[in-house]
Amino acid sequence: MDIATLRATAPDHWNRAAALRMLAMDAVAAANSGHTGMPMGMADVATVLYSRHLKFSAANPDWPDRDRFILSAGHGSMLLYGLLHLTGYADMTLDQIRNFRQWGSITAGHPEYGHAKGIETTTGPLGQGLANSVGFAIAEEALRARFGAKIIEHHTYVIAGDGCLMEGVSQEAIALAGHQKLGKLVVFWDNNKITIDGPVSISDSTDQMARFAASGWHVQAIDGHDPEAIDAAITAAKADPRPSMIACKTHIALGSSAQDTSKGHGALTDPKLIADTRAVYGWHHAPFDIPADIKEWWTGVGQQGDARFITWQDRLGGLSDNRQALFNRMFAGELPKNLSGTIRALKKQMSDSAPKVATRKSSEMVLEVINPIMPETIGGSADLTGSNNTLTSGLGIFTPETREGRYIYYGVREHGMAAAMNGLALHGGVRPYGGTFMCFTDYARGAMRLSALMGAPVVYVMTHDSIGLGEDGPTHQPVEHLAMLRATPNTHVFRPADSIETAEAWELALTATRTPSVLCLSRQNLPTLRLEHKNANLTARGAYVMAEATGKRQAILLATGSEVSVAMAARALLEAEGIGSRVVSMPCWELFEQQDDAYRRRVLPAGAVRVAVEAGIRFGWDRWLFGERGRREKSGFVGMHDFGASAPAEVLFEKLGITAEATAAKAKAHLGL
Ligand SMILES: Cc1ncc(C[n+]2csc(CCOP(=O)(O)OP(=O)(O)O)c2C)c(N)n1
Repeated sequence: MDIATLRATAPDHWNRAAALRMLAMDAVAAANSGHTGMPMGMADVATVLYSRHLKFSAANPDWPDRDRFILSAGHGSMLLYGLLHLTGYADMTLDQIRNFRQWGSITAGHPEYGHAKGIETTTGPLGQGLANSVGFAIAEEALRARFGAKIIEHHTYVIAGDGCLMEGVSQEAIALAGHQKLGKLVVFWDNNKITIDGPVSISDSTDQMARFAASGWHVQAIDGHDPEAIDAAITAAKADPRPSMIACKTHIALGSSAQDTSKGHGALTDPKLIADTRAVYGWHHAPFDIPADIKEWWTGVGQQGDARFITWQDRLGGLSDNRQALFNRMFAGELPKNLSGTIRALKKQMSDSAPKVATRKSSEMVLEVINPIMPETIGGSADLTGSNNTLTSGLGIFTPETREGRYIYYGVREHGMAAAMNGLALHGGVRPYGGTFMCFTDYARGAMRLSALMGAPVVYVMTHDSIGLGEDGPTHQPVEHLAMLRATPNTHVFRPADSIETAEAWELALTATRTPSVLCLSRQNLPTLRLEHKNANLTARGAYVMAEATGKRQAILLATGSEVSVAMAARALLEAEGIGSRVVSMPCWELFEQQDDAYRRRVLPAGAVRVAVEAGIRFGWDRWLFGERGRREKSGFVGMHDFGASAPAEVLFEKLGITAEATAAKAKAHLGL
């Protein structure tokens, strides 16, 4: 449908959508940066979606049963800001729009999550939003199964562009959504055939409709500028039990001289182009000036859900007190009161029985007590359930037929799993955890970085955390991964030394509300080191004295995870020679960094030589060896210097020199002995 026909046949719709288009043009021009073309192309879809279908109330942005709208093509963020402003979200003022992309404004270039109400998630890295939406839709199904359709029944809508569909993660997401028959997921594909380098045809000739259909989706193709076609397609999508993809044929930068070109993708700032487009639109208003009748109509759209919100509250109030309290606790992200008592009891049992198990097994033992008291947990694995030890008894499997199941077989889709877990966490009401081999954090990394950036409290259960996995060899042995994870801001990296530290790490991971956690767990069995029960969560300090020197302290051995046992054995060798040695277990560097100076000084005092032991690369360790009162010439590192090899674990530790003997020898060398 061309502009003249639209203006003639649907003048009101045209003007309402034009308001979105003009806000995008004016804001991008004022910022001299941003993306004008996508909002201009998708304004019709957005107008019909928000006014005729989306269940929301601008005054109640946290309504748990609202429909979710995800802008996967996040570069078109001005489309969303325009919608939020026009529909009356309190914090999205016109001033914020005028300050698009400026320091201190809530209108960031790519808003991700948490900058402003009404932003469920939008993604800078293309494809993530689409993959997040799978988690949103799973959360909706899971919560509907728990609380009933009177309390939870909503849709997840996504706008995805050509770029989102080209990204590999889209395939993982589409396949998972189709397999799980996530019928309340509706994706609009902004089929404008343009990316940055030129027409899509220079790099892609996929039949996207066929791809979605092959994965079990309901597919439709429409003119993305025709309001009635858009409306009818959304109605049909909602009626179909499969997830739906609506291919919306649109024109990028509609009505401008940059229409249908890659120039139209970016910032349109040329005053003549903007003036000419205003004329084509019949928009005779100053920049940022929205006529009162149009603003009023949009404000009404933002209020359409108000009454439904009130009746929803009544229905929630109709639940028993216990059910209401559970619902509210789950959506507040609060832990059940008995969690720490439960963890304490397990720790006591573990220090009494001193199991010699892998920390991946310890993690399962912890989950066996957590999952029954936290109905909000949703576990899973990327096809390594038996290795990651993530499935506990009675959890049940999440399938199209059994939505109450709390365990997801994500398939061999690490990136899709991580992105879906972000969606689960951001939806609210559920707490996702998922496992794979730690070296495959590389595959999940795009989404793991966004967990950190968005503050999504996802728990990554990363097992097989070093050469200790043995014969699977160097492709499977993480070497640089700890350093990479520790380098990521707002990520807690836990590498527990035994069962007790594993229990403490799980408690801390679940306590975090805006920080993801990575649990780095061993494949090989480890002895219980904490034989004396302590109620306090020692891992919460990040590092602590595991064993004190007898007599004068001459050496401090620092270690994490499986190498704490190595350090303990090295300490025994040194102590046998009269060299007083302390072992410091450092299960979480990030938490140790947050401790005050006095505590850090108690754990790492000046004077003694320091040797760090970790079956990973040295990168990062110098902070603890040279810093914190340490000295370069009095410190050493025992760990990995290259990739691993295929052999039994004990042989690898021996051959690669990560042993008690090597650790003790390094300490002695630095003591000049
Ligand atoms: C993972 C990732 N790679 C590259 C980019 C840079 N980028 C932003 S938009 C874009 C082109 C997207 O084309 P399309 O989805 O068709 O958007 P449209 O041109 O319709 O606005 C690219 C390559 C990105 N944001 N994320």
